[in-house]
Amino acid sequence: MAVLSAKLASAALAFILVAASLGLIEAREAGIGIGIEIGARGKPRQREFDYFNLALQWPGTYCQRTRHCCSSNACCRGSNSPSVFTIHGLWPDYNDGTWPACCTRKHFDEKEISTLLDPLEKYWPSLSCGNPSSCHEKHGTCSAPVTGDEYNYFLTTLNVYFKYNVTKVLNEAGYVPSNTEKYPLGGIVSAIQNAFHATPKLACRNGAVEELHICFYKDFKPRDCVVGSSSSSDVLSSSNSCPNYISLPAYASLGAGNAESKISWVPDDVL
Ligand code: U2P
Repeated sequence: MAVLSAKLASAALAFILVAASLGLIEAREAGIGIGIEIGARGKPRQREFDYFNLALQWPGTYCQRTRHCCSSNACCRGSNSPSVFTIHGLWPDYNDGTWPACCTRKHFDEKEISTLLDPLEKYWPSLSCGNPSSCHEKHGTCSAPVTGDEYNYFLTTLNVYFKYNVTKVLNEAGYVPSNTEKYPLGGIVSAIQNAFHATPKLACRNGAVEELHICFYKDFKPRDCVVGSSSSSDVLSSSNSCPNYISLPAYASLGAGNAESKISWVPDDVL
């Protein structure tokens, strides 16, 4: 496959930006300027990804930002709201820190994953009422060279999530949900390193863990998430806005019974 010359690459870039402005793809997430190739019909195509990033969300932190409830927002399930790390996505990523997105025109079809809906609702729920991404199967289509069709993408993601159980690893190391404790970032990173022999990446909000990423080679053997360096000080400083001591907040019930609550229930079609 011929990689585009500089001139054609800028034309391809213009195509992507126009497409993005039309809402066809998300420009920031389309691997702009890297590895754009020409497909069989002369259309720009994103090159194959380098590794997988299993992005997990911590509902105890994420749900603190909830302002609207709708039927799909798992933050609003009261005592049934998730109390473990949940799946944000299995992202195909490039080693340079960018990622492809929406690699084919294939649309998400819920029927193809009907047998997986129960575990997906529980472990891969939406934690907001926002609109989904401008293309469906944003990550699944780009993972397809490894994970195959839609069903296999979701099944593979669930299997990897269950096999590498971050919540269990942290609980067993004494890092349990708490609204008073703060834990050393280095201790949390070490617990994951010891369990999976790979370095995770964390992102925090106001000192609380919001996301935890674990990364895999294409054969799903764990690898470091940090790109380009493996020194532990880099790991900690690249832990996006996490201070040295971080919290893992317990989920606080939203809405009903909370006089201070500014959370409103809104019909799904309004959002
Ligand atoms: O980080 C903001 C959003 O960018 C997308 N993202 C980020 C990092 C990465 O490696 N891959 C990736 O896709 C995610 O978009 P989403 O899947 O949520 O639409 C992430 O939320």
